[in-house]
Amino acid sequence: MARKKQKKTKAASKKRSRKVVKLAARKPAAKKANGNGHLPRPSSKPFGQDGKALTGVRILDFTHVQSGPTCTQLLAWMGADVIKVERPGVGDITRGQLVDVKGADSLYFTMLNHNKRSITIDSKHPQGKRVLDELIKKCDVLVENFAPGALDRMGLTWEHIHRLNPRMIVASVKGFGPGPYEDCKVYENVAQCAGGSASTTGFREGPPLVTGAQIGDSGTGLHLALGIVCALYQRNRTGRGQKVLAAMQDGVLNLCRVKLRDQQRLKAGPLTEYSQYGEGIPFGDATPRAGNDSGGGQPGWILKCKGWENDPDAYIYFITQAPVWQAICDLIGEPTWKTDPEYATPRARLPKLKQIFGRIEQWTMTKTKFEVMELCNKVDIPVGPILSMKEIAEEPSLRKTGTVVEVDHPTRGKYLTVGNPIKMSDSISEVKRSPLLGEHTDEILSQVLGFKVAEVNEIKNSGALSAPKKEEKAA
Ligand code: CAO
Repeated sequence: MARKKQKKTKAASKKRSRKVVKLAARKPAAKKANGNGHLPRPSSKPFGQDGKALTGVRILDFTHVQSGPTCTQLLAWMGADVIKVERPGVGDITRGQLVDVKGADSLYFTMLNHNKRSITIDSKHPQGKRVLDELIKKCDVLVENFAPGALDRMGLTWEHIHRLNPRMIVASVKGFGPGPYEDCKVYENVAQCAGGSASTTGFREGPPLVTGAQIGDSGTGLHLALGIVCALYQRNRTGRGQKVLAAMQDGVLNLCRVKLRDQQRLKAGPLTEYSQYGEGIPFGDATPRAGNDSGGGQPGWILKCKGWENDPDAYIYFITQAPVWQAICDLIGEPTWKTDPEYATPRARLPKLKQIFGRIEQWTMTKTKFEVMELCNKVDIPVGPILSMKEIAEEPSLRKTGTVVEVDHPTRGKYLTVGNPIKMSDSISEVKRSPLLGEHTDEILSQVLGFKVAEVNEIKNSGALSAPKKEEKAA
């Protein structure tokens, strides 16, 4: 009896697999239908004007400060509908931090929360929980960067979320991954220090340094965004959501991987491309700080340019790349260095890098950083002018590409922001102003969640969406 059943099942599965083959066989016909052989039709729209990449993806955004908001802003630029849940009356704490225009949301907030909608919900109020449960059912991804355990304390455990919506992806930024520090609260510079950036940044003779680039916060937000998009892609196959974690320490370390490379190279001897080697200073047992040395195998340094006495940014990064050594010698007026065995090879130059950069600097100091850039680029010498934020803000080419964008805001007026740095040939990526606190509460309750007017009023009257009155607060 059992064998008969087995036989039947085998036959059925054979039939099924035959069906699959049949379907696959039909594919070329479908391809033909696009009228372009085996290729999809190219877009008929101008560059970047053919729909949004993440249209149809809805994000329940529980993020605050910088790391999480960076992630959800990126997804919003790409077209996801990002619903930012904020605490009634207060909102994201950055709305009121580093305020430059009284009564308006700070640039800290506006520059990290473009293209989002804002709803205020007290997530610990029973009616607030009801609204959140409904939102969970209607969203694809929940993104949060609360302190460890805070989401669970709100009752939004993975089990609860998955019971309501098995397709939901739950994405988190935390300071540390599982381990001894997993319960710690973490800010940008903590991550820079714990991820290996600070110990390898700065000058050897000085203390560790943090960098201006927000690699802990924004860097981890970017990592999380990639994790989310990958989880969405995998969900197409499995139908299931999953947890995505980007720990700030891990994100920083990922960006510092060349320094872990050097840590291991130390076993094989001194790091010859570090200027410390040329200066005859012995290496310790950990990757040292390397000042402005280049991170790759080509020696580089920051050199003064004309006007450096008064302009703190009149400098240029100069790389003495081996293939263009001859051009460098001609440019700085040292043609004999091309053939002189003391200078002609990278190995011969290593112990003399300080002196060589000193000589190049004598030349760069006679020119502005832009003149150096022009002269060097003509002969393929890689150099980088040290651009101030003022120069970047005023650079017309960055405005043209939408990397620097002017945005209008109802309470603060016009301001500059950094637009989407990722350009795609089909996808539209526009930058819209950040939302006011709770600006879209009504629209989300009625349009996204389908609550009737009476229900909306009931929820509102419960106090779940508004700041507690002063006397309640005091009590
Ligand atoms: N309704 C009701 N309560 C809310 C709420 C809402 N809408 N939104 C937040 N809260 C509550 C949380 O539930 C939490 O309460 P409990 O502690 O009682 O559970 C409380 O607000 C504070 O949340 P928090 O601990 O996340 O915030 P914090 O200011 O104390 O800490 C930070 C901030 C960034 C250090 C912490 O969130 C953190 O470590 N996050 C992970 C790492 C990270 O992203 N760091 C980068 C920050 S950018 O530099």
